[in-house]
Amino acid sequence: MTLRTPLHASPATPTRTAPGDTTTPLRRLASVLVSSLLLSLPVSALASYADRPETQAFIMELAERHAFDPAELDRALSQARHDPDVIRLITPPARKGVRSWQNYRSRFLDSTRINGGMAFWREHAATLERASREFGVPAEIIVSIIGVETIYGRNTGNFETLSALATLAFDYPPRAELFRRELEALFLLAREQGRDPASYSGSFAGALGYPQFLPSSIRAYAVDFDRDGRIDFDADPIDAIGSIAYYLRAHGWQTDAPVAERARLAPGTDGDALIAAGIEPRLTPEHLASEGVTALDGRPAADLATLVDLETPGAETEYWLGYRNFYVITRYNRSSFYAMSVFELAEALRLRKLVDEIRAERR
Ligand SMILES: [Ca+2]
Repeated sequence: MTLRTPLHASPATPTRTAPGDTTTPLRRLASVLVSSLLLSLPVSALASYADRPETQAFIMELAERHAFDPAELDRALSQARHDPDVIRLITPPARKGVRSWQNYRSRFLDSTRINGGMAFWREHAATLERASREFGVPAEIIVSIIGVETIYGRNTGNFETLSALATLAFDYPPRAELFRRELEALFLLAREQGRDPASYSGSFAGALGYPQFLPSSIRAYAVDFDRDGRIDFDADPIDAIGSIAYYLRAHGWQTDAPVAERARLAPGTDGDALIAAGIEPRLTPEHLASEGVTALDGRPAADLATLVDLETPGAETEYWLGYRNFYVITRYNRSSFYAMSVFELAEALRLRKLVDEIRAERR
């Protein structure tokens, strides 16, 4: 166990005695009792993260790696509070629920997201058009991601990011490594943006603003798309629109290439073996065809593909051919349910827009 380094100087620490302390032996004994009582509490019950040895080790690591002032990090982390809601929300249910594609899909393919998406598209048409032109990603995919992530900015999360990330970094061992890196990225981001690390808020998992980027993604992929000299994911979606397009581009989005299409499996096809090949599109159209997998109309797959199965209990499994762009959407959120919801919502928006345009022409 690492001992607390002397740089820590929280006035709230009960064991601390000032020089020339004049307290009576009895009071000193009380103080020792209080401090041993504190030590016997679960660490998460302690008020401040800065009081924890692993946090102090983390502070020293960051100070060394990025030339931070340890006292500044210590001050910031002494403001971070353990949030039990964060742990509750990140913890997978003890009994694994039944995965249902139709349940998942119905959360995103609803009138709120479709009508909201059309309004968002109209309002930000010029920005979406510019992002689409600059990065080669269709407007409807950008709109759809913002819709799925935050209902067009309505639902960006009310968790204090510093406390959420400290809670996950120090009190959620299964993903501590990931969230320590995000906490590190938050400190770097705050320094780069000249902001107090405690001034950010977002999802329970540390995702921020319209696009729900984690701090590390903001540092790597955020684009100042309104060119006002700073990244702003909260006030309006302009930077988010550019950043999502750039993120997808940087992860290999192929302009004008297909995302996914429904697959047909010939009777007796061993879908499971093909699905086991993974989410990256590595199966050739010839190989898929020889295994009995084609597009719905019997054509071979359009390109290298992955076979995606979308299961719903009590219903027939949907099979899809996922192409490179489908894989790229899973880089935003590593789930084929997520990527398919983004794609379907984007398609619904694209078709609605087409219909609206045709109607407008007829008038
Ligand atoms: Ca900006």
